[in-house]
Amino acid sequence: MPTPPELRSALLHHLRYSAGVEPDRASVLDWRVALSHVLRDRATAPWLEAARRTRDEGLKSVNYLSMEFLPGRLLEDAAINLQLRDAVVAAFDDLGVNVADVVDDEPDPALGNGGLGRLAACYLESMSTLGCPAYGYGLRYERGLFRQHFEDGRQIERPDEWLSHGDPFSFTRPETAYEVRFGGELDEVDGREVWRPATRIIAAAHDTPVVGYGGRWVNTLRLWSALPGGDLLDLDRFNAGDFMGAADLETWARTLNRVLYPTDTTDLGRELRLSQEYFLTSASVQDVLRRFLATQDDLRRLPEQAAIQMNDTHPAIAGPELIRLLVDDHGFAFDGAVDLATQVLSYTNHTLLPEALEMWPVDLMRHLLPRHLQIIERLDRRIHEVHGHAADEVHLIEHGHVRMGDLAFATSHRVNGVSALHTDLVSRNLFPHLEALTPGRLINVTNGITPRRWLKLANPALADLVTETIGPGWESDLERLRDLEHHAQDPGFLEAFGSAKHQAKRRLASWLADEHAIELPLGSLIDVQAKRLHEYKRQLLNILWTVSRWQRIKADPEADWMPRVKIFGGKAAPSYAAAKDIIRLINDVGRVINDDPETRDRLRVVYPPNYNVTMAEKLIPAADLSEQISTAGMEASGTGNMKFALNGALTIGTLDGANVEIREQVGAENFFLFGLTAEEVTARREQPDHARTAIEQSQALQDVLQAVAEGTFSPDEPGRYGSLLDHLWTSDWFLVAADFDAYNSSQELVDRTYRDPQRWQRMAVLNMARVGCFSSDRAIGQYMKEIWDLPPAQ
Ligand code: HBZ
Repeated sequence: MPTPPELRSALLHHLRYSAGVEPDRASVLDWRVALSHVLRDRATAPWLEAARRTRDEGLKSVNYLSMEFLPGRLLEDAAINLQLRDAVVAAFDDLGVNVADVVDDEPDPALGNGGLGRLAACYLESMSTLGCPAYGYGLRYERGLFRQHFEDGRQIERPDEWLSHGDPFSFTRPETAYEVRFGGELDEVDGREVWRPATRIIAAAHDTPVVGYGGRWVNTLRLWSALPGGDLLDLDRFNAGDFMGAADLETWARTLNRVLYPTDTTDLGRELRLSQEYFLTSASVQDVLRRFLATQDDLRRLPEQAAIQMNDTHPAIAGPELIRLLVDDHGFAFDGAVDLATQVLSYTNHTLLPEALEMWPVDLMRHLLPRHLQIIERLDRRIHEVHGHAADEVHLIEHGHVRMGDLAFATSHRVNGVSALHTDLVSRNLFPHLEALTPGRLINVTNGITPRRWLKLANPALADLVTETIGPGWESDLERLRDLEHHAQDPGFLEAFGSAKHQAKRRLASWLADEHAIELPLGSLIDVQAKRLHEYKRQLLNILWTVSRWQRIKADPEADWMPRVKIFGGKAAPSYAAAKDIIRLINDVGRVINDDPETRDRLRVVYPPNYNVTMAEKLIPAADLSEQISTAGMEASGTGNMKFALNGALTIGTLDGANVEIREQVGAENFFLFGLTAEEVTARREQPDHARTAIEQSQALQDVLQAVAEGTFSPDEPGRYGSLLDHLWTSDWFLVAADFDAYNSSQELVDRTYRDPQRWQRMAVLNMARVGCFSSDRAIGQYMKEIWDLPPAQ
């Protein structure tokens, strides 16, 4: 373990030789480059050792394919996991450099949209912590998810240039490169299919070490980018003066990893999206085979050495791709290739939303990936040959579209949902017929989160209190938090717990003041809803309730209202008009309420723009109340719900996703439940005019809707929310109206409970103590045993 003086000289060394400056001229960026190199150096020895052991001992490794990764800032996490955080702080203190500035200088790699991408990052970190050999495979988008700004309350998107100052913690590996082919024709030569592609793009690797807790094992996040140049520039056209046209192909290649697919709700850019998915998948599967063939030659043994996990259907072309490589390049018979691929592959489903279930038009597939389409057609025929009439309802291709979920299911030996309720719904509503053909294939693995980032890094005061109270070790054995239950009645401990929460609130307050000129009243109940903006997540229910609370305070200003701050965080897909309307409404309501002298001591709305992992690390520790209020049956799991509970927030929530299991764990008496169940939601939607009926039954909701309709929050444009209101009155698919009164009653109980601080804190402690099972270490342990067939962690 290096001492602070050793780290200090390492920092000075890299400042000079990696950043190329002297200390007296160094910028914050220069120091960050130096720190990146110092930490990377420390990660490299265990990284190389992990790779060597994996090779020499023939360890099976996991290959986690995901279109999205949201790792958050890398440096502090690496310092914590290498157990160097204190030494780094001391070294910078000694150098007279503000370490917080250096940490804050690091961009947050926003290589994903939401939960699915963050889950992939938690899982990679847990695989490293558990010593499970793994590669995370993704795309190195030149620009991350857009940066969100607000103008007149509206979301404005700007490009996120996360790479503009380089990527000093990663290694570029131009020699780890594969050709990915697109388009062209199929020929039959000597009875074998030969694919003559039209375009070839080179995918080159960029590797980021992922350090496990304790620094004993380090895995790799391998992100692909298209290599420009070479054959991509048409020199004949260039020499003929057509400089732009000469670069057409190169431009297309670079487009593959230029931006993260900007939205998960529209069908724009379909061809680009499918090309991106194939680019990721083909390069990754080729890499898996190359690594295997480097030490062995009998590909029939691949399942002993490699598991490939498909994170949702985006990499679902992995099945046909692996079969193609086995048949076309390695001489396998079709059936043998299918069996082998199926033993290697598995698939995680993250959503039931029909618009998010990928279906690719057959014509597009034929145009881009003709050989793969042929393989999919053959797979479809094979299912019917093998299962006969039992497979009558199974169609990999239907209505001119390839159904990627069914394809992923059919080419996997295990499929999993991400919470108990979700898995049950997947089984009943999504894949009932496929499941009937292969009983036991579908299992549940409830999601988890890494306690290193989501407690130790994000909430140092609370993490220190936990260590003082139950000793170290909880970081890699989160069930140990149960020991906190013994302290839940101890007034001294409860006070310390309250003071840790207060510290987190102060940190949030100073960040809001410095970065956004927003004042956070510290004595208030901090109520947070932070997640992607989506109608099913019902930020609308939250803001309409906020309006109702405002109206009630105004109607009875003398009453003893518990002060609240309603904090929102989240981005909407750029083309998702309804979600953008909700953003604007939140900001409009906030402007009016925050300016109202009669209520501003008791109610505020705060919506800092550009929610990301780094912002989550500030919001979550400061929260008293966690809003998990999706329409039941629609949130696959949620992981924010786990992060808040781990940080001592109480949840107000519906029986949806992992809320169900969280409530079971923490106890019904420590959870604010409201709303229709998934079954009731289905039944309610069947009732004619349910929306109007629900509104007519709630005077409080009518008052709110009237205020919105009259332009109370948009006086310059009273009709601004016409379509949103219209939708609520006429269809209300997400049952905002039906759940409004129940939500209100639950919020009133929240207030009454919060008035007794000891009681609240006791409940919060019990939440924290009982959510140890939502560690991503537990989840990865299950994947290793039940899906990847790997021995348990050493
Ligand atoms: O995955 C989320 C779920 O909404 C959330 O409940 C769950 O906790 C989390 C991790 O399992 N899903 C996503 O983030 N994204 C998608 O489901 C998605 C689906 C289709 C797309 C893009 C994203 O084209």
